[in-house]
Amino acid sequence: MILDSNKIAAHNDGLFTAHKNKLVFSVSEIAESEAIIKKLVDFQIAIPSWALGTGGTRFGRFPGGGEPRSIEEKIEDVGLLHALNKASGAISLHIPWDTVSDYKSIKALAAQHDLKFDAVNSNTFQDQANSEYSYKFGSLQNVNKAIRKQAVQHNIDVIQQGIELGSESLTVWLADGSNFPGQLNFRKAYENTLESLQEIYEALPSNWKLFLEYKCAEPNFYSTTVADWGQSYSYVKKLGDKAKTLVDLGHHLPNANIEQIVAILLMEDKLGGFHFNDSKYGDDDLTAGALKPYQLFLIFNELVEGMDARGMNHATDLGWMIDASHNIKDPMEDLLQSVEAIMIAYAQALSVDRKALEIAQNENDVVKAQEILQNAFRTDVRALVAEARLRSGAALNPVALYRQLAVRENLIGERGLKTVATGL
Ligand code: LRH
Ligand code: MN
Ligand code: MN
Repeated sequence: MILDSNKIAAHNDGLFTAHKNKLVFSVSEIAESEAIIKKLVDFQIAIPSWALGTGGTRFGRFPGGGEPRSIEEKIEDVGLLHALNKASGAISLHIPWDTVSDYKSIKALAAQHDLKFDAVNSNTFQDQANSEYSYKFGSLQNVNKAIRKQAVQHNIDVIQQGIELGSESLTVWLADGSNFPGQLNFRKAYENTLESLQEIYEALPSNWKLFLEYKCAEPNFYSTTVADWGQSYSYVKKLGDKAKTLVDLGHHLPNANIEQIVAILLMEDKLGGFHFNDSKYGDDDLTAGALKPYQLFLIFNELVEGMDARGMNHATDLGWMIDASHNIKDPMEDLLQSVEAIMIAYAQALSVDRKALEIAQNENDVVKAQEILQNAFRTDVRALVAEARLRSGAALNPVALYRQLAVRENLIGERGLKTVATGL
């Protein structure tokens, strides 16, 4: 299904007057709103291929119908999202959940939808149909050298596939760890993992990055071999300049100060990118901003401050991606909501009065500092985000248009009701 641009224009015409009225008010309230809108136009958030189908839990799965059955259909779905919001211009593949046989035609299809290929993700947390060894006791950490070799080779294969597609980064997330005390020699697990990562790092092209994602628990429930940002940092520091830490918002122990982690990693030039989602308990993979929008804003506040201090380009110098996949919403609506929440947090962070905040900090004026941040957080920036969409040719209200055009019903018509996308 391809969205007709006339339908977007008609939708925008209907909402235009109300939008302009809100925008005039927002512009009068927010300093430098024109510069903020321009930055929002440039900002793109990649969509993970595995989030396009309804995610399940180990207790059940409730597929919604019309889910993408192939990589081509996944690209088409991200193309739809991008047409609706012009802020989802990249897809991130997970290998081998996604298998590409004809690179040329896949690249042409992506280009037709104005999409790039974001980070490629390797998968050594599941056994693959025709692989020789099992990852039951870990992959890059495994006590058995042959198993480590198999996992390293898989990562190298993923890099090769990424090169074909024009990706420029590999994300490594390891399920490696242990379930019971005594199961693992922590030091040896670390050393094996480091050696394996070094072999993968050596296969990286010069313009590539390796993102090492950490996670405090799950699927192992006693120890995780890359458990937190400090452990990821320790590996990526040894690996070299192309290796960076990836922050997935759902992978922290409760109440972790993620914004502080982000600030320090940025300062150390070791922040690689993000997996956005939201959670209350753990790796819940809920819609970004659904539960803790203030935390999302505080994270963006540190990102804007730290990236500007280092002269970094907000749009291109870090990897921005959603990693959320839940089982009760239409995944496409969910992704539109996540992108919107991320854009709002980014716009709010851009609107922070940095000079005034610096003065307040230098004067230890705690009250003033809080006023400045909360003023930015409580200011409605939605009209700026919508204006960025309007200028990019996207819909003023993507979720409303998605429903108005009955996109899901059309997809069910095309693909059927009983479809299961590969992924979680
Ligand atoms: C692990 C994770 C990681 C995987 C994805 C499917 O919890 O966040 O990024 O690749 O989920
Ligand atoms: Mn993740
Ligand atoms: Mn996760």
